[in-house]
Amino acid sequence: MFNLILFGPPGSGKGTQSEKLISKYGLKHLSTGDLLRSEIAVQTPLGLAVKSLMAEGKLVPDEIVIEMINSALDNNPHVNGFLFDGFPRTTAQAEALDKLLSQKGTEIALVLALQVRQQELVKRLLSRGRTSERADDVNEDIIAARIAEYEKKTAAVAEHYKEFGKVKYVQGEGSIDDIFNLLCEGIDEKKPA
Ligand code: B4P
Repeated sequence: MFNLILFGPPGSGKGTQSEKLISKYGLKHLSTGDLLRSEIAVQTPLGLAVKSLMAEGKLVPDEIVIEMINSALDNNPHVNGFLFDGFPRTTAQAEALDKLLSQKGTEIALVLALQVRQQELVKRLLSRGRTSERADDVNEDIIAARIAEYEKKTAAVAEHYKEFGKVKYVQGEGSIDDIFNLLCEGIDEKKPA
């Protein structure tokens, strides 16, 4: 199995690039943001519990996302590997993920970390907010709150994987295709043929 984390601040292109990467490498895409938004869309108790937190730009509690990932891993036993998008977002989530994967006899092979300047993140998210239904993209205060959560709680996840020599930084500004090619180069260096 080849397991990859696509890492970066909100608006860095994780969702955008994940779509292209799963199609090229045949990985199973696990986006905690998408999983949470589906729970909200069908108004499950979990969805109702996390809706306001997400709308305010705050992270949802670790236990909730770890349990969602645990179920997703169990429900997909025969895949080539997973692409984790937007997860892990705290050191506790990273440690839980490492443990879950090790119980299945596998591990994270690579963390691709997209680097984008804050002013570009804000511009992209406000632009998506003009056309999407996402409550967390509509105003600059909420976007600032998401970026602050990233700096406070999520940036440390890269440090966690750096200790194991698994992080590769990738320039996340430029055309979507050029960034995709850089990500593919990073994967091809690590992935067994
Ligand atoms: P996510 O769904 O993960 O959303 P995101 O960080 O905003 O990034 P996303 O992947 O959607 O955007 P992308 O960069 O592709 O999380 C949303 C919320 O869910 C979190 O705030 C939190 O509340 C909760 N959550 C999710 N996972 C959690 C976890 N593990 N723990 C706790 N809480 C969790 O794209 C953004 C825009 O940029 C798009 O419009 C795109 O078209 C554009 N874009 C992309 N690449 C571009 C490029 N190269 N040039 C120009 N524009 C580009």
